[in-house]
Amino acid sequence: MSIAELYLVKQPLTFFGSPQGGDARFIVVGVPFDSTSSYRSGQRFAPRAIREASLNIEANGFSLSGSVDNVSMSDWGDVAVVHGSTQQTLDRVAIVTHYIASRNFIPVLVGGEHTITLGAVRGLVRAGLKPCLIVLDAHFDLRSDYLGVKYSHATVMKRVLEETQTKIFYIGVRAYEAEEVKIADEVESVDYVTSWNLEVLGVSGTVVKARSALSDCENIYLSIDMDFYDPAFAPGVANPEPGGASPIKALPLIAQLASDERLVGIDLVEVAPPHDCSDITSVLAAKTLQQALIAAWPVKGERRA
Ligand SMILES: [Mn+2]
Repeated sequence: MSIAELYLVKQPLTFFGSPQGGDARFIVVGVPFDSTSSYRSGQRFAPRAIREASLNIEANGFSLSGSVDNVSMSDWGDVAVVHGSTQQTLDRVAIVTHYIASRNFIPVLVGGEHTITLGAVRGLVRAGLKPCLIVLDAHFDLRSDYLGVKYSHATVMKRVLEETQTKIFYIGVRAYEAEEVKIADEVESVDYVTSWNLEVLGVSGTVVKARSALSDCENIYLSIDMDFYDPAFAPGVANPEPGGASPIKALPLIAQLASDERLVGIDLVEVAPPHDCSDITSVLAAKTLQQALIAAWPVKGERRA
């Protein structure tokens, strides 16, 4: 047994009814961590809620040809997070992500809070990959520190930039602290389409802009913060911010981004089921993952080693 397997806890339900363990193109794991949450916590309950929602939406739809039933996917359970210890949790996420990526599978992490992306990026880099990030989020998460904490949901992308000097392309950002937009505007490797510009550019214009900004990237990692959506559609998030995207626009956008053959990982974060209404955020999260996975499968040819 590998160390990674020691950090995985099988769950009674699986995402989209996929096998509980085993080889597959996509390996889905939950990361039920919410210790740095500063407003509406409860993201630790999201993997379970999204698994349940994923089992109760249709496998087929008119938006994309293909069924999630045909996607090669396995649910390895949840990372055994250490509540209260961001560092130990990030270490475990990195070990699990590295294990998945080094076996040439694509990790799909379901948070949990956004901080987990740092662990995923560390794991991918350890596996020899060079992921540039596409981040769908209302926020930049580029603060130097937040409430005296260096590693948190509000600083995660700053830490990613410091550790990897990678490129980050944001879509849907609409609220910021002054120091964050300074970085976003002045650092060459960071670019963004605001939620207002997404309305102007449309889905295809935004995808063109993202592809162009990341044209020289070897690998792409797609990070979806559910607060990217408007709170009208996704009220059950930790930090809701009005003025976001609708599913009718966001789902095809996410599908197009996920169809990039350079894709090496996905995460979906920040659902907070205790603050949800009628499970609509968990259902939308399940639909979002479903569309991303269908679009990314089958990818042209095999993933590059
Ligand atoms: Mn956010």
